Amino acid sequence: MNDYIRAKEVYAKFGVDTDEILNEMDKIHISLHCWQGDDVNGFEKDANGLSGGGILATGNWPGRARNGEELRQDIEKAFSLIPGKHKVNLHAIYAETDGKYVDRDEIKVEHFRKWIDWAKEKEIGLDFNPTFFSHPKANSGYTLSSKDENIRKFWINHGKRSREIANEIGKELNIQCVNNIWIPDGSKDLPANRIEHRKILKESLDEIFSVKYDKSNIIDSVESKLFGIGSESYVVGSHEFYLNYASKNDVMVCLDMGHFHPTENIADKISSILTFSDNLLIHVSRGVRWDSDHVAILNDELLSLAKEIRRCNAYDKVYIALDFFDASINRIMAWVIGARATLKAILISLLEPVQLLVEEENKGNLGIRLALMEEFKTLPFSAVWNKYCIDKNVPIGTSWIDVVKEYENGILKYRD
Ligand code: RNT
Ligand code: ZN
Repeated sequence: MNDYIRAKEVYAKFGVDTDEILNEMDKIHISLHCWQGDDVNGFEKDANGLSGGGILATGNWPGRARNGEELRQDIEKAFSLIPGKHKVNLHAIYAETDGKYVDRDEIKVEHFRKWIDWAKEKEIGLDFNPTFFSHPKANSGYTLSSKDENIRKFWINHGKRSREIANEIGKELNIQCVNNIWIPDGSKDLPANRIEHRKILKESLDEIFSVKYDKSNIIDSVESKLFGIGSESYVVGSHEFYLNYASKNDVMVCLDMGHFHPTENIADKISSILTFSDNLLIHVSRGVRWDSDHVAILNDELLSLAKEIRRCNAYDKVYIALDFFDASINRIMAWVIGARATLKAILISLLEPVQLLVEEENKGNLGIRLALMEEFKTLPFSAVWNKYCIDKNVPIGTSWIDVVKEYENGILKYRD
């Protein structure tokens, strides 16, 4: 606590009130992705660890959640180690259908009843994603952009059902539900005709979005990708495609940190997008070589992302969702590491004395601006972080690790 008082004094010298920033943190609700808990398998069929759609969780750490009960139990454990109140991000494949096979074009809100009741009890929001992968009708590599009318219609219906469900979730919980569309469509080798699939995708999206819902219940987003496994040469839903689609159709763009060229930093894209759009969704992830889904850590990319959101004064416009999956480490650790890193980055960004940087910039003192940026990097943010954890009743420092180990020995070990 003494550390916090000292840190408060240091920040006060730069015009930053740390108590106020801690109140700001209460408005931050990141979305915890349920799919880290079971390697993106879902409950539709026996798990095989393969999505068949350009994404793949590797590793076989014991203790994967096998059903809704286990997954919710694991999420609760993760939440007990993550400061603040956050949302849970669902995918359509996490429907609970009482052992009956319900195909994607037939899912209804009742299949998410357990999730909704649980969220109500925990007083948290839910987000949603239609699942356009891990399905025989996605095997050709094309879903919403398929030239086969039957396949395309099936996926359009799935997209419509998903929005209907997301709308119901938002209405019932009274917390807006983000509904994000990502499709794996693309091809391994060079296509002869790139434009046709893109025109088809546009038409499919138009159809899905033709139903209008109240934005206080559901907000839609579309997520691009650079390449995936099996779609190395061509991805139909590219960044340019969705950027244009979003700006013309009043939906938001989703930027996944792992979906761009390795040297491309998505931080610089935020101000460009927010000049034209009200909102933006971020998928927090970490790209490593060809993989876009490593567990997020407190690296330069994440810090510059958070700082840029803050410098745009846009924490009320940017939705932040986690999106990574690692089956080679304890899955709860993966969640907690990624969520704590993201919240640390956000806190650091809120604590930065931005005003002083802008003042020097406006005076043309660019050397001082750079000097301050460097010095601000080592301000005592960790004392404020610890205070935040204590206030929110979660372990500080490394002590959360033992809690996960205990859970692993007591519960996860008995699952396989
Ligand atoms: C895939 C996208 C997408 C998925 C989730 C499971 O590359 O990032 O967001 O990770 O929908
Ligand atoms: Zn993503």
